[in-house]
Amino acid sequence: MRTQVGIVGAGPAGLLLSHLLARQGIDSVVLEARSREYVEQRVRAGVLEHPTVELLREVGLAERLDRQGLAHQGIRLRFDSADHRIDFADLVGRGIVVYGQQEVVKDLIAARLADGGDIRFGVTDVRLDGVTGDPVIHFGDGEELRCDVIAGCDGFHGVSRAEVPHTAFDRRYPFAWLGILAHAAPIHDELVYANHPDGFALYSMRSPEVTRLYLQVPPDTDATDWSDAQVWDELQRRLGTEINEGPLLEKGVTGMRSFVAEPMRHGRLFLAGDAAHIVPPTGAKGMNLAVADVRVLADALGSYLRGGSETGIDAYSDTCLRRVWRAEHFSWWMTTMLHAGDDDPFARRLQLAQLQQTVSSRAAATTLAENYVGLPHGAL
Ligand code: FAS
Ligand code: PHB
Repeated sequence: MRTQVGIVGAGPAGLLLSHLLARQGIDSVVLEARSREYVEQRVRAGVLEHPTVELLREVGLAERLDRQGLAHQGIRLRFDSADHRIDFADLVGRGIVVYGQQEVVKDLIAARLADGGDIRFGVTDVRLDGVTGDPVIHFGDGEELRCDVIAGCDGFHGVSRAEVPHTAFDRRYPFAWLGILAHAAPIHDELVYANHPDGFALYSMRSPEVTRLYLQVPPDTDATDWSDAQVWDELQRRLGTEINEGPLLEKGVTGMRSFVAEPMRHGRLFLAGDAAHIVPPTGAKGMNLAVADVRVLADALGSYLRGGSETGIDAYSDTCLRRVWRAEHFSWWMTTMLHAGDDDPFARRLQLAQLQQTVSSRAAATTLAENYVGLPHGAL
C-alpha cells in the first residue's frame, strides 16, 4: 500500500487531518486500533471552542453540530455558596458550543467515508519505520503502508511519540474526576464550575435530556467505589442545588495530568493532539488543541507535498507549541483555582482571593473568557 500521508489514530486529530488533507487533494490512509463502534461511543470532551466551531463550519462538517449543538454565552463559577457568571458575549463577543466529542467523531467518520476516505478500523501491531528517510507503517499480519510523511495522531497511549526523540514536561495532580453521563434533564442552561471545600464539581450537559457531571475524587479512585446514590448526593452538596437524577449512561474516572513532548516532529513524523500533549480537562482544551494542531499540520503538509516548500513543516512544532503552552497554563490555572487541595489554610485563602478577583475584575474575567472560548487560530 502507498499513500501520501499515513495517519495513525482515528480520533478527532487523525480524522480531521484526513479531511483537511483531502480538501487539498492530498491522499491519506487512517489506521485505527479500535472498532468504528468503539470510537463512536467513547464519551470524552464536551466543549467546542469558538475557533473549532468556525473551522468545522468552514470545511463543511458542522451541519449536525449547528442543529444539535448547544450554543453557550457564558459559564458560572461557584464558591462560598454563591454563583458568579462569566459573560463571554459581554467580555469577548463570542461563545462556545457544547457538543459531545463522540458526535464530532461520528460526523468526521461519516464525512470521510462519504468522500471515499480510507479508514482501517481494528488495525493491530502498528510499528513505524524510516521516519527520517522513507517512512513505512507496518501493521497487521505483515502489511505495510509506505508514505511520504506520517502523522502520529494516536493519543497519549499510542506508539508514535516513542519514535520522536523528545523532552517530556510532566505534571500530575493529586486528584482525578469521576464523570457520569445521566439521562436526566439539565436544570442549568450553562456550565457550572464549583469550588467546594470538600472538592470540585462540574455541571455540564449534552442535550435537553442528558446531563454530564464530574466530581473531584482521590487519584486512585475506581468508579465502582461510588454508588449512584452517593454520586448524586455529593454532586448536589457541592453544587449547592437540587439536580434532576436519572439512569446513568456512563460512569468513569479520568486522570488529571499535564504533559507536553517537545518537539512535535522528527524527520517525516509529525505528532498532533494527545500524542504530543495532554491537559487536565478543567479548561476544556484537550480536543480543541488537537483541532488547532491539525489545522497547522494540514496547511504545512499542503505546502510541502504540493509545492515542495518546507517552511511550514519546519515551523510546525514551534507554531503548535505556542498555543499548546498557552492552553497548558490556562488548564493548570483553572485546575489549581477550582480544586480542593490538602488541608492548607493559606492555599485555600489564595484560591478564594483568586476566585474573587476573577469574578469582580473585568480584566481578570476577560482573561478567563478569552482563554476559555479559545484564542483565534494563528493568533499566537
Ligand atoms: P484520541 O485519544 O482521541 O485518539 C487517538 C486514537 O488513536 C484513538 O482512537 C486510539 O484508539 C487510536 N490509537 C491509539 N494507539 C493506536 C495504535 N497503536 N494504532 C492505531 N490506533 C491507535 N478533553 C476535554 O476537553 N474535555 C474532557 O472532558 C475530556 N475528557 C477525557 C476523558 C478521557 C478518558 C480521556 C482519555 C480524554 C479526555 N479528554 C477531554 C481529552 C480528549 O478529549 C482528547 O484531548 C482528544 O481525544 C484528543 O484527540 P486525539 O489527539 O485525536 O486523541
Ligand atoms: C464536558 O461537558 O464533558 C466538559 C465540559 C467542560 C470541561 C470538561 C468537560 O471543562
